[in-house]
Amino acid sequence: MSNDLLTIIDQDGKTQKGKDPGLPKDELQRLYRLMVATRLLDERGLAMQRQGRIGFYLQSTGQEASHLGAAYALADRDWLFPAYRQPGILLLRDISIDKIVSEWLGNSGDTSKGRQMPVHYSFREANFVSISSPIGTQLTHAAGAGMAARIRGDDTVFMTFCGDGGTSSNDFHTGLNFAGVTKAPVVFVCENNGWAISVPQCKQTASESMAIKAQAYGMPGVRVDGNDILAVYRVCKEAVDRARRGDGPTLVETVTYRMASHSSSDDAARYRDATEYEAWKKKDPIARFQLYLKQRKLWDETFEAEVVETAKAKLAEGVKLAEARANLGPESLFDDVFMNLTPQLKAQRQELAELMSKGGVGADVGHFPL
Ligand SMILES: Cc1ncc(C[n+]2csc(CCOP(=O)(O)OP(=O)(O)O)c2C)c(N)n1
Ligand SMILES: [Mg+2]
Repeated sequence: MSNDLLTIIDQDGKTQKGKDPGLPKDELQRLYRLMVATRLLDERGLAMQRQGRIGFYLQSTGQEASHLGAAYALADRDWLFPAYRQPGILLLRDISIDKIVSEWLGNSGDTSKGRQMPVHYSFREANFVSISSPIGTQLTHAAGAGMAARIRGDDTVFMTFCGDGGTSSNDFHTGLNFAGVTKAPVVFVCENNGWAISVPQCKQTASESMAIKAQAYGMPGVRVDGNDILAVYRVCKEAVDRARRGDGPTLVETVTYRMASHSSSDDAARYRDATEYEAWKKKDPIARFQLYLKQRKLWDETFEAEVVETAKAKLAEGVKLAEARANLGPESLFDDVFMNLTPQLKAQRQELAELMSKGGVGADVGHFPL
């Protein structure tokens, strides 16, 4: 167990000897595209919230390497139990912008039909389990799913995410404890971005690190530079391979920074020092990876322009498609709750239909109430 921070890409874009995971060139460029597309998606999300087109948004700016590098280490058949700050995984798993934005809008194109908060995605087709607002609950869900896979004897791996604040939840203990005892094939990724809304890491724990907590649960704990996508990938790939071999779970702490406010309802400038932000801005994970690619002659201005243009065009098209989708009416309240509606609910649905036909209810569903 070590509290050292594993880094592969230096600040000048060079890799440390013998540590480069050796990904193929087209895959390196693909990862870069995903990072840029994630950043642009994030900017659009906040812009749409500020324009009043959606009610709430939660940015991941600065954490692209941390979550993309981690999820990239999984096989397609593996499962994800994410927190709310890993939108790049949706793009990695080919979820369309249309579906993502429909979730923000809570319209008829949304998997959850508007019953979740914006940014609380759920995509069965991508093995992406519904995001929960209570921090930490996904850790126990992942542990349980991992235990089930072990009992069934299949070799699926489960990756779950939490923040530094999430380590103080009771579910952190429950999830890691069960996974440790049962050797469940789970990779716990703690994205330590220094803050839990306005609570800094020093007030979150007296531990030297988050990774060291793994020791108490009988699993390896690894601390990695979360703004270095190659380092995150390398550490997580080892953890995924270990889990698949049946050797049990790992806790990975990715040390990163929340560049934006906690959410569209927060203003970090009220509790955070600007110099801290400026220092982390210099460690931007996208700029860092760009330097690496440049060293390897895999990046130039023409490539950059094409990457940005392609991502922006996909965004524009997806937003347009999503905004053209119909909102769901109040009658959808009765769907997907019971396989067979109870007589009382049937009567209520009938009553609502009559009111609606007279124009009494449901003409305008309104905005998300935040
Ligand atoms: C169980 C629980 N307690 C409190 C909250 C309120 N809350 C929402 S986000 C958050 C901070 C989480 O910080 P962290 O885990 O570091 O994740 P980050 O937002 O930094 O990604 C808190 C306290 C919650 N959602 N659930
Ligand atoms: Mg945090």
